[in-house]
Amino acid sequence: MLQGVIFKALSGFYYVEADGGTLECRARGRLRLDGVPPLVGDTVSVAVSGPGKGVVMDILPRRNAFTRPPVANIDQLVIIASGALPVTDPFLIDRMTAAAHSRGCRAVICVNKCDMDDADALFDIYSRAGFITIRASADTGQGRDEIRSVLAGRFSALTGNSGVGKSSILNMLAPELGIATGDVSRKLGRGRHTTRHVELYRLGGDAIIADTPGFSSFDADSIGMMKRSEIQHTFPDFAPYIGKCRFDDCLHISEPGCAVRAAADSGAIHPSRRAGYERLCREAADREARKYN
Ligand SMILES: Nc1nc2c(ncn2[C@@H]2O[C@H](COP(=O)(O)OP(=O)(O)O)[C@@H](O)[C@H]2O)c(=O)[nH]1
Ligand SMILES: [Mg+2]
Ligand SMILES: [Zn+2]
Repeated sequence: MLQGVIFKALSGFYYVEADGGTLECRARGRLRLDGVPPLVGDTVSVAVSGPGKGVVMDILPRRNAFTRPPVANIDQLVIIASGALPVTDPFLIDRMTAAAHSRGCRAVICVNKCDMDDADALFDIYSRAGFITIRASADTGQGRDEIRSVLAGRFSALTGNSGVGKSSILNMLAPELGIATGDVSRKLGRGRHTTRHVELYRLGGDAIIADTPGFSSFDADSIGMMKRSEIQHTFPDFAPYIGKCRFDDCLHISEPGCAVRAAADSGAIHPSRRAGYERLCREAADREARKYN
């Protein structure tokens, strides 16, 4: 039995780096039956079944796992956004940063396509909320050094809707990768799904990064099983005010004496972030209502 890391998942095959080579593997049936399919980033044990072939037998304990993008054990989620087509809805970013923070994972925002639109609104929301927010252009190379330093020494996954330029950013960092990129349909206002699988790339500076397929804004993952009362803790910009409300169990929606809402009223919390928080809470309330009915 060998141990290795899954660096690519494609059409039911898992490509595992082990013992200085690559094994093309299927997953043992039980892993699928248990509903825990292996993910890119997983450390796994593999039974070699032939030259260059194997079977993934077990998944070693994970630090974290995401369904969208489907990766495990990452240090940070790098959310690629854009003020040009396809324009990123800030709620999508709120959802993804919350998903990252709920799993103890850092979230970084990279506003791409600044050669077309410098996306001041997005930049303002997320830099003010305390996120590392980088302006970039895969076309002109803007932001290259800043992105490199954020990636250095870490295992990251790129995410963001299709066509924002995830694969293009990777090509900007390492042109020798030559990753296929897609065009953005003017008619639909969104990108095509050019990247159809998850794959890890090694960059200089000890950076490992996963390129992932995008998604359309409509089917972005829900933040899973997070309870309504937990969502507030995934908003770092709320942290200075939490615990200062009149009620200990304040959800910062409509309770009197709420320090978070007072901060939002004063402008210390951006209105877009407050709206994103309230929407996530409504979704969680709907989920909780469905569960008990
Ligand atoms: N003008 C401009 N176009 C870009 C930039 N980054 C990506 N694109 C274009 O956007 C389209 C989608 O890029 P792609 O990397 O495939 O997006 P992905 O789906 O997120 O991987 C392609 O036509 C790229 O050439 C950028 O910074 N500026
Ligand atoms: Mg892509
Ligand atoms: Zn409150």
